[in-house]
Amino acid sequence: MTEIQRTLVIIKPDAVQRGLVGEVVHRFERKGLKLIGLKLFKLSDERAKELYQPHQGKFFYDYLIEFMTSSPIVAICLEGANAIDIVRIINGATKPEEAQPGSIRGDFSIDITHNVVHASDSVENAERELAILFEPNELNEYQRIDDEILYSPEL
Ligand code: 3AN
Repeated sequence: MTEIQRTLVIIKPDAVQRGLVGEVVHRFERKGLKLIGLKLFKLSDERAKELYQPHQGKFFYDYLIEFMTSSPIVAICLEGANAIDIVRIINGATKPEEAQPGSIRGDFSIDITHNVVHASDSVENAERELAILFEPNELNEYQRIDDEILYSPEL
């Protein structure tokens, strides 16, 4: 079923450091996903722990928090038809050896932690993660001029 969804993308510290912000944002924009919120900031330890709470206790958790708080990230809210699954396909698989060429991770990363991007994996997690990183007034409701040609009329 097709559903208009919102999802959280994080451009991770490695990608900001490598000057890949424009490249990554470009891939989502040209797909037809709408930018609803976008900001660059340094993630606090507290928010990083909240965000990655589902991974607490795993062997990679401490380093993941250290890495994600090491330098600025870009948080993005994207909206579009089935945005959650579409964004994860554009990002590529978590494991570098499984990420297909043409995906962001397939093209730009070789490490499971320094892997350029994060994206929500379900509607519930998207809502949870967006609430951690964005205030309601930082999310913008608007029509894009190409909405009508991107989608068939029933959507
Ligand atoms: P994804 O980011 O593709 O949704 P998750 O949610 O399984 O992947 O993992 C979140 C993050 O935790 C990954 N992006 C990666 O940085 C880190 N991570 C996951 N699994 C491992 C692992 N086996 N070794 C090291 N880091 C991992």
